[in-house]
Amino acid sequence: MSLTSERLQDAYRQMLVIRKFEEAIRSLYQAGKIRGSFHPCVGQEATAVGGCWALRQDDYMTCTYRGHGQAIAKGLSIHAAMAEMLGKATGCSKGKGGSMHFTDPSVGLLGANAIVAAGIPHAAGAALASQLQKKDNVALAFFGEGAVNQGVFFETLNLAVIWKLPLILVCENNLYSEMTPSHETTLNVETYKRAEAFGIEAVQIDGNDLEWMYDTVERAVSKARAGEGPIYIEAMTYRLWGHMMGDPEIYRTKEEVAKAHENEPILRLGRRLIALGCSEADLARFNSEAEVIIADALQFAESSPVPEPADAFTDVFV
Ligand SMILES: Cc1ncc(C[n+]2csc(CCOP(=O)(O)OP(=O)(O)O)c2C)c(N)n1
Repeated sequence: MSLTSERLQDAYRQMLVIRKFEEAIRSLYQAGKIRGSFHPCVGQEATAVGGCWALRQDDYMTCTYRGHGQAIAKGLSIHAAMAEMLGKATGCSKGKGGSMHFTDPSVGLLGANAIVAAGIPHAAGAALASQLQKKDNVALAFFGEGAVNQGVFFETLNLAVIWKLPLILVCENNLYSEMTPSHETTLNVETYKRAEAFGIEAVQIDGNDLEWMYDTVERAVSKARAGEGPIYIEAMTYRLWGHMMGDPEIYRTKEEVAKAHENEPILRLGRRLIALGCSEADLARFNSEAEVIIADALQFAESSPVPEPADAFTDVFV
């Protein structure tokens, strides 16, 4: 069932929180308060919220280093996310993972991953576990279009379809892999056609359209839960900021980015809410509320302790 007008407002609010989270991280990064890399998801908030809201909390999700928004949309607390960014003991990975390793099994977040395509077999593994245990939980893997050139992508799709795994494969196609336009590395840039070649039902949608994203994933979830196997969703989107902090962005024009701003998901959902009866004042209020949420998380994270030196030896395999 499609999202009601109230739920659309909630989705808009969450997308604003995610956008402001990334803006806050950028400021912290520029102030030298964040170590390691930061790969912003600004412009890709609709795939995150639309995708995750179609899941139950006990469904599984894996994402990439660009997965802050997805983690928050799946239910990761903003406080734990912010604290993790600052390397604090109250972070979701106890301050030892940072930006690229957000994890919270209690909300089905099996982990962000710095290795391109690595979350795809992890999600398939969770889907297989669910199937073997005769549970109805599904697993969703978010990945970029660069991941579809990895061998593990092909191996996973092959097994997922023959085993009818309850797996939803969501490719966020933002047109660039790091600093390389996809068409320079791949002749057929329509990634969903690769999934079709394996016999997997595959669709390509506008990932900046929150409702389209939600409805598509919801249908995929119903199919997967019913034991009918995987679906591949290619969600077309655009990364409005650089690949990471410090990206000189010499591989695309300012005009292209400016045009993409006109099509960005928060602006579009805002217009839709106005058409549904919200006022500009309502949108401004949602904006202020999101700012308060982020300020509160920042205050929590900054006042949290750093991990104890002895913690370096806990939660590790060897
Ligand atoms: C296996 C592997 N190879 C290379 C890299 C370096 N790398 C980091 S991000 C990236 C681009 C991936 O692009 P895409 O999958 O389209 O995702 P996006 O960054 O656009 O979200 C690459 C090649 C890596 N992290 N892992």
